[in-house]
Amino acid sequence: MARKAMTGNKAFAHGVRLSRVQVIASYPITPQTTLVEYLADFVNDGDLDAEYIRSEGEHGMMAQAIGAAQTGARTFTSTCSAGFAYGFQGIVSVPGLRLGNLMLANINRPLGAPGGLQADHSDGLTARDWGWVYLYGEHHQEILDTAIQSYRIGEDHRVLLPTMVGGEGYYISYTTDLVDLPEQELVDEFLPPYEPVGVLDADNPMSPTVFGTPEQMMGMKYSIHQASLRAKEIIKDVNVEFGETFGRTYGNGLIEEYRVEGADVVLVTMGSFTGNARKAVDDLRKDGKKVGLVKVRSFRPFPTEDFQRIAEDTSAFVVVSRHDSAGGAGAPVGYDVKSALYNMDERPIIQDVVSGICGVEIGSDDFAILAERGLKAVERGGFEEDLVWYPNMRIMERFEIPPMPEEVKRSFVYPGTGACQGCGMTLVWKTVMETAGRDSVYVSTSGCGGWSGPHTMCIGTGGSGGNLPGGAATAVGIKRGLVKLGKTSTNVILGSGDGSFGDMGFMAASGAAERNEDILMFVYDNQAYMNTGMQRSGATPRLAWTTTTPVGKVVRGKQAPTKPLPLIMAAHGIPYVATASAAYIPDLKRKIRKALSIKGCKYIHIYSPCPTGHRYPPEKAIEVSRLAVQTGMWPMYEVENGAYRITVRPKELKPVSEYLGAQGRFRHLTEDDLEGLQETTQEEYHHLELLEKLTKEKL
Ligand SMILES: Cc1ncc(C[n+]2csc(CCOP(=O)(O)OP(=O)(O)O)c2C)c(N)n1
Ligand code: SF4
Repeated sequence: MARKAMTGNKAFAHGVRLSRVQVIASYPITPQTTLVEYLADFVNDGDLDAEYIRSEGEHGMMAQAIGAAQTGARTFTSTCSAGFAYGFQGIVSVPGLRLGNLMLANINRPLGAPGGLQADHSDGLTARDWGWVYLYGEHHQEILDTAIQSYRIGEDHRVLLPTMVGGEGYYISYTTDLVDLPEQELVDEFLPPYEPVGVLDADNPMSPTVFGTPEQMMGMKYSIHQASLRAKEIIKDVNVEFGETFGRTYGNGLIEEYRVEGADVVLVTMGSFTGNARKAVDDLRKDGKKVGLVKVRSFRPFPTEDFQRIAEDTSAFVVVSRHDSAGGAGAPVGYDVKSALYNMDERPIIQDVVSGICGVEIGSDDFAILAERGLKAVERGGFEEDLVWYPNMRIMERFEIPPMPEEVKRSFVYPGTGACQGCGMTLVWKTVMETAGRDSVYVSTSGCGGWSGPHTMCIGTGGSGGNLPGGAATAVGIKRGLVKLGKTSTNVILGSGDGSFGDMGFMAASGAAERNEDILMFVYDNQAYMNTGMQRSGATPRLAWTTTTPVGKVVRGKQAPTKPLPLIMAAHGIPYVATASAAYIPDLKRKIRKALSIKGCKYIHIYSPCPTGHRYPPEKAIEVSRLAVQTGMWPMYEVENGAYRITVRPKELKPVSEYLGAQGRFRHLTEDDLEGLQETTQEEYHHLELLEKLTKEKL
């Protein structure tokens, strides 16, 4: 057994590798992303023999995971927050399909607005009621061990329910701790290959169904409920067996009790802040205060009987939830504790506490305060309030927006952005805003443009943060609303990254194009998911290094070709499509003006240098972008009413090696690779020239 220092996400990835997962469906979202990046490294280095699906979004990712699991392959997927919500249609279906060979890592992060990136249980708890076995890890070692245990639990034929393992963002995902890596042989002994039941197999055909008569469906629901209850014993057994094999257990598998004996007040926690609560208990015990702790490890199934047992000898529970239930009578973990105890003849007093949400730090001193309050309540015979927020909160509401000062109105686009040095995205956005002017509403999607784009660079024009897949749909809604209110001249402009527009947002974009909605859509194409740390997108060029297409010992860089977004948009027959580049600003301005003069759906696809992701110094950004055009790797053209026209025509195309050689992401290319890329570039350029010739008469 090797002991190594690693982040929580790496520990999780090792757990997945050691479980010999056979199919991985992945999509980036912070703070989950590095987990699937580590897995991409394992696969491309040949350390894990798995099919790795680089999905187009979490909706597809969940469907891919379901499909894979239905074949009987051990399957892994992971996400959090908005990704969890986007995959929800699949998430709620997995338990009903009884796919115990599917595990989902939920690297918890706030869901919805107001959002955030740090720890919060609001995402996973939305899937509380569907039949997932939902286990929470407190620290790195527990995360790794629980990943391995989860397949043993889910694949047990008495359970056959998917497992979700919660490991909090930042506190676990990104911090580093010492972790014991179990030997593969021991894991193989502990976790034998899955023996599937009812799989998709052409030799033995069957059709899994989720539809039937109401009675059949209610019956299926009842089976899920019973299987979930049965899982309690299996979780406990697996915990014991794990201890026998690896020398570590986690309480009784469902909960971990800490100094509960003789305690008047018991704190109840779930997740990473348990360590702080444990310290608070130690500190208070030193002062002779009778305080204990229960860590909920299995949120579903809920350890009802354990709470009833502990309640026999306890005067008060203080239950801390890392999620709230707006307008409810309590908070999510407290609801279950209270339900578990309600029918007891005598039960302890209980306080629900909402704390640590949106990543707010809650330390051992805070837990000590909460426990002391519990002790006082025991003396008094009750809590003053059933539900409290801790720490005390200020109401943050402001419904009157003050008028904008004149001098601010004048400075329409101002200097400075939160983006990296040399970022093409900011240049593109500034050019669009300055050209389109004030009578415009701008929509951006999550990504570098969403975080450091229009709303950080301009004041005095409308704006709307679209979600990642819904950018085009948001723009359409705004346009229709404005039209209905008589504001027909206002431009509605969507600016999106290549990933959000071209992958998960493409359905909405294609819908807008098909209906010829009167909006301008542009993509600043930095050729990857840059904001989440350089993962491949559909637009990433073939063979490029990214963090999910690493250059490994076995597979080197992205294997699929670039998705030709401008050509696909042109195929919709919309009135105007163009390509442009951040290195050719006058040309870009002309194309924006032209697009805005046309009624209907317009699309501009703009090359956007990203020194951080493409790996070159910021001062080279424009030079490299020009090389993209001069080598033919970024042809500049427009398509007006079906007619193609090359708008920047280099006298002679330079060799592609000049462009590729300037970037670290292509450093690994061999002579053969370069030759291949040279050939496809020439072919594609020639194809474009042919299109130009063929469609000339349409002009
Ligand atoms: C449904 C959903 N899944 C995942 C994410 C995480 N996410 C935020 S930004 C981003 C990258 C977007 O890439 P792109 O559109 O190419 O813009 P860039 O970051 O390159 O500017 C991702 C995957 C999200 N916000 N929502
Ligand atoms: S990662 Fe790239 S696209 Fe994002 S802000 Fe930095 S330079 Fe711009």
